[in-house]
Amino acid sequence: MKKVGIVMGSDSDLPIIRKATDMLKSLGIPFEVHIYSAHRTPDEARDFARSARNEGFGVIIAAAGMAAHLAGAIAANTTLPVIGIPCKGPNFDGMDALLSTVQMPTGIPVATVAVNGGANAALLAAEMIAIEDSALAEKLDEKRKSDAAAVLAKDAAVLQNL
Ligand code: RP5
Repeated sequence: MKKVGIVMGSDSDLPIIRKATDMLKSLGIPFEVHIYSAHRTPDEARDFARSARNEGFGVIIAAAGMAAHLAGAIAANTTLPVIGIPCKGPNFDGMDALLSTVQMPTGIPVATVAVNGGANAALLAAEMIAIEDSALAEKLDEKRKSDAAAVLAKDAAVLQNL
């Protein structure tokens, strides 16, 4: 199975990344995590992106906050799919990171999930890998069913709690 590469701009992004790694673990998908910054360690970020396909990665998740250029910088250096997670910083409620991540120029796409959307980033990565992996696709179908069952159980219970 292809690995998921996960890159974050700072260790302060770790709580968001943990949501992604927990989801990948629950699906049995291999991953590798790095702290590479588009601004503080641009050479390492670039080298990781350039070698990722040959290193067995199928998709890269990149999380950053504030002037969040990491996902775009990674995408500029690989044609693997890149999923961006805008992380909420101290100002602007994450809108700064959202716009920095999502507003990519034509030719260099970044699939951007919600602000702090670590779990969805992992699910989207899993769906990409599952295109060529029917066992993983089956796991994703099962998860959808059990998620729906959990909501229906809440529906059944809601009246009793009010
Ligand atoms: C971004 O700046 C990082 O992704 C992080 O979200 C934000 C703040 O970084 P620290 O100052 O906490 O290291 O590059």
